[in-house]
Amino acid sequence: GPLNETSLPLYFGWFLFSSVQDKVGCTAMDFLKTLDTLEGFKNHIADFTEQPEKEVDLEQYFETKGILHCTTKFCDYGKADGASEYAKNPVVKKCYGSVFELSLTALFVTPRTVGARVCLTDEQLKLWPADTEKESEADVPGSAALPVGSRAHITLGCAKDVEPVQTGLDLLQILTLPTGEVVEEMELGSLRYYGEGRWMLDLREPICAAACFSSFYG
Ligand code: 2AM
Repeated sequence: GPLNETSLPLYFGWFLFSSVQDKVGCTAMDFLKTLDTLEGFKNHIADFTEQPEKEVDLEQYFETKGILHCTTKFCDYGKADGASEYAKNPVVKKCYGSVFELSLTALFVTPRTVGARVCLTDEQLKLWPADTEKESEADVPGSAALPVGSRAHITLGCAKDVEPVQTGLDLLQILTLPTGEVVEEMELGSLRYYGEGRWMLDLREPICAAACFSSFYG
């Protein structure tokens, strides 16, 4: 019937439970609050501002972007390559509406975005389009050589005029670089610098985030 032919969503993904959104949002805010006070960060402040004599308030610098989620497939209402194939995949249909536990293993910050890296289980990888990292090669050289699922992330905020699609690209870029030097041992974990304003905090204790696999129409 006509309902079956209705448009595809903007994207499929795992949507964090609201209590978990609060927890993750607070952890991210605490991280940003601490990061911009560290000497190690201030030494590289020019990456974030053209007026390096000024301080940067990272909490103000980034704007939040709606419900916290980890996109699996961006469908663009059917206009994206592979959108209808993804929606028809039996695993996608079977898992639709199911609850998963995502493991957040790192937080990362660049002059464009702030996000959380998601480490997918084998079961979760079945919902991850296998060509994601290969298709990212044009934007981020080296992506195709990374393990499948490397792009999995949650956008926590974007700088002014930056679209959330940038967060996954920023993560991939960090992952293609040699491991950065540890600049600070923070309570949450080791903070590494990757040059050009790119920071990654490997969490000592991954954050376990309950999330529902579903889709967003907007
Ligand atoms: P995000 O997954 O990094 O947050 C709506 O714009 C959602 O789809 C956002 O969550 C966004 O980024 C994601 N998105 C937008 N364009 C995309 C693209 N070309 N590829 C993958 N994800 C995209």
